[in-house]
Amino acid sequence: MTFRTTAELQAADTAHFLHPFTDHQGLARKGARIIRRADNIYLWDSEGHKILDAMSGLWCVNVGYGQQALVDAAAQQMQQLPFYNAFFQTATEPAIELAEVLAEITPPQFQHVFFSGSGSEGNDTVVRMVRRYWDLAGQPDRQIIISRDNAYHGSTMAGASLGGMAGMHAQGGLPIPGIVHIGQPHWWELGRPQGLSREAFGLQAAQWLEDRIQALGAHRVAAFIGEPIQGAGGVIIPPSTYWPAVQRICQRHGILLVSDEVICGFGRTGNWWGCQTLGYAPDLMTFAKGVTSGYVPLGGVMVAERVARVLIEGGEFNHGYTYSGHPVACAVALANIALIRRLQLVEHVRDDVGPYLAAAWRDMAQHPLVGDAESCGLMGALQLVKDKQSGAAFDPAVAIGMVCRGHCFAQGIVMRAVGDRMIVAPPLVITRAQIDEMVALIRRCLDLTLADAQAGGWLH
Ligand code: PXG
Repeated sequence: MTFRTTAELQAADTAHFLHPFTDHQGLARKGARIIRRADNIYLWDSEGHKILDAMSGLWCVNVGYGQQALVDAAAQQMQQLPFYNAFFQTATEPAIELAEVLAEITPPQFQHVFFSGSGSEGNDTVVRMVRRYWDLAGQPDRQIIISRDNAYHGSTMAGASLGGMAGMHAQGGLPIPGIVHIGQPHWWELGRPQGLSREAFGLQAAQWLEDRIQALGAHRVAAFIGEPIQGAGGVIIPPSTYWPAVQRICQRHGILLVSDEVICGFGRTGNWWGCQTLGYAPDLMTFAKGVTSGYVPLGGVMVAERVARVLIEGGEFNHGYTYSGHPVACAVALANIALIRRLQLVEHVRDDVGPYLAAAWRDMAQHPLVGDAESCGLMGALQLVKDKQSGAAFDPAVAIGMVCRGHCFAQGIVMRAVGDRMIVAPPLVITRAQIDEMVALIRRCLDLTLADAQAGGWLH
């Protein structure tokens, strides 16, 4: 293979490629970083720099890069049958087998799956499916779906509407009708300033759901949707009291509970599913990303029997995608799940590297820039603060997260900055020694950021 130079690639990129969520003028000034290859938890760019990928691509490469079993599964399936659909009373073997395996590894209420091509399409399916369910169940007024501020549920019309990102709602006339938002269970931002304990705040945040249901009338509410832990919103780990209280409220009002497991599923939190770690039993679960470890696109919705029975008996649901149950994607998912099982990655996160990261994070909390350090399984967040004692934030104009992220790139580690929170979600195959390496890099970036803050006078 002959490679074009980085400059040539960047020029072509600028000329033709519209990137997701990107300021293209800013990108054109710098030129995109071209990622050329990867292995295990490391990436290499077109200039030969090695980078530790502490974000698993985009929260998805759970088994790490370079897993030959997934490559072989895709190649074999492409030769055997690269595509066939599931629309007209047909099915393919990988899709059937994957449906069977998903029923095995999900909580017992789930025996059926609807496949999509992504998490966004999965959440679009959720919106149509819960409304269809209530039509069939004889309560057609139940149309409203309650979500939360600062949630991320995708970028399609319904996904972006379910999400609680103001910047997304500001473009394209969103949210679509029938979707409303309540406050998020973000203790640092909303509970701590009131002097509430995490547990007390968790109950307060759940009460916001109760209050909204009362205001709307329960007979109009179809479902509540949430990520077990908000990922793109900044790894917001809710207090332990939150989800059990939300479950009780949904049950009391007969409202369907939807868990968006696109990030938290497939072992990320130390169980197969985030809802198992956070302590609730949903009626629907959206998944994507980790189902194939990102090697090929796939998503879907797990449907509890209570809902599936009504849909099945209710006749045709006029919904589906060309790639619902794509045989290559399903074959890769089967190989991926087999590998997660063989390597015991869920147990590895729960018993070994999850607690190890938590211990490293407790040390990291001592750093002068870190106001709060939280982790769950292999998701972690560091809240950067100007003043450790008071927890006071930096002037937003400083964009301290972006300053830190700049150092990360230069030091050879990918982290996400969400406002003033620095976050990690490394591949589940990461070892203790690699966590040490990751933590040392993060510490160096924090030190460099602190030096910038001192030099810039941002601490005053
Ligand atoms: N739900 C959740 C919880 C997600 O995190 C989606 C749905 C949408 O999935 P698709 O496959 O349609 O992208 C996501 C996606 C970020 C970032 O910056 C996070 C996502 C996507 C892009 C960027 O953290 N999550």
